[in-house]
Parts: sequence; C-alpha cells; structure tokens
Amino acid sequence: MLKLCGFAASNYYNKIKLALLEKDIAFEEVLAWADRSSALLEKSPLGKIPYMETSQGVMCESAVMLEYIESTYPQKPLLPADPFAAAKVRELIVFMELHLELVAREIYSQAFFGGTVSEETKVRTEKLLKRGAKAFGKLAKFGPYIAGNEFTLADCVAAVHLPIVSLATKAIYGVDVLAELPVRDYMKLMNERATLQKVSADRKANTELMRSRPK
Ligand SMILES: N[C@@H](CCC(=O)N[C@@H](CS)C(=O)NCC(=O)O)C(=O)O
Repeated sequence: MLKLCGFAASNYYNKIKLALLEKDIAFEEVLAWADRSSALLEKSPLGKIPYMETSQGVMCESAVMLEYIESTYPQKPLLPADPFAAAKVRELIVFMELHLELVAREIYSQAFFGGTVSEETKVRTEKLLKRGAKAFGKLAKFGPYIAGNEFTLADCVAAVHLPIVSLATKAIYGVDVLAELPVRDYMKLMNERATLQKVSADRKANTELMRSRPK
C-alpha cells in the first residue's frame, strides 16, 4: 500500500493527503519528522517531508507526488482530460508553490515559531508577495474552484497553501496579502469537504504533538 511519510502539521504533506483522500486511494500514514536523521536522508535526500513509498520505490517533491497519484490512480480525476486545461491547473500549482508559499516561508519563523526575521527580509518578502498575489489573482478563477468549475489538484494545493500565506502576512505586516482575493469564501467552500475537515483535524493534533516534543 502507498505510504505517505511525514507529519500532518506540514502543508506540503497535507496537499498530498488531501489528494489521496479526494481520490479515495487507500494509503498509510507514516510519521516522520524532518529531523535530518540518516534514516530520513536515505529516503529523502534533502531531509524534507513529505516523501512517499510506493511498490516501486521512494519519491520526494510534493508536485511530483501529485502527478504520480493522478496518473497511477485515474479514478475521480483531479486533472482535466484536455491538455490545455490540465496545463492551466498545473500552472496554478506551480505558481502557488513558487510565488506564494516559497516566498512567504521567509517570514514563517517569526510568524509561527517565535523566531525573528530581519527587516530587510520582511521588506523584500512583502514586495514579492504583493506582486505574486496580484498576478495570482489574474490566474485563479475562484469559479468557485481555483481553476474553474471543477475541483482539481490545484484545490488540494490552494486549500492548504493560501490560508497559511494569509495568516503569516497578517501576523507580520498586519495585512493579509491575499485580502483582495475571495479566499475567505473559497475556504468556506473548501472547509465543507469532509476530506479537508479530516486533514485540518489531523493537522491540529499533530501540531500539538510537535510542540510537546523535546527540543
Ligand atoms: N519542495 C518540497 C518542499 C517540502 C518542504 O519544504 N517540507 C518541509 C516541511 S513543511 C520540510 O521538510 N522542511 C525541513 C527542511 O527543509 O529541512 C516539496 O514540495 O515537497
């Protein structure tokens, strides 16, 4: 059986979990902290989670895992059959990853983990996020789903990445960089899904567990 390895407080982990749940794929969750242990590095060379164990071997990188899941389990498709429409879904996935999540990560240590981020980083990140959010607003459909009228892989990504970008920017700048987009209504719709409710409940429980771990 497919094994999803990592920890449920991670949004990268959760987008894969959401896709697996949405597609009704049987999978096992294996708890692995991003602890740089040699056991982890053997499975995931950069020591990042999630990674996935398949009958053919291990794979890392969440975007690749989404593609693997979609092509191996065609049931309940989360990519349109039309190549252009599928490319537009992938475009949103790459965009959210590169221009929102990865940029916002620069401020997470202060926003969520009691760290301090330099003024220079804050200024640079804010500029990039504002630009990213504006451009994302041109690509995202919110119609009502992120790529249009069907729930797709891009929603598995958006439902976990967008709220955290909002939270982080509110915490650091006092303003949600995504405030001009209909993210609140979108998340209301997403949160009605039993799959996302499970992901969120598990995330909360795992966040508690993570906080109680000895440093
Ligand atoms: N590009 C990777 C990013 C995964 C990632 O950054 N995961 C975080 C947890 S949310 C992690 O493992 N961080 C530990 C580290 O970078 O050492 C993916 O898409 O899977």
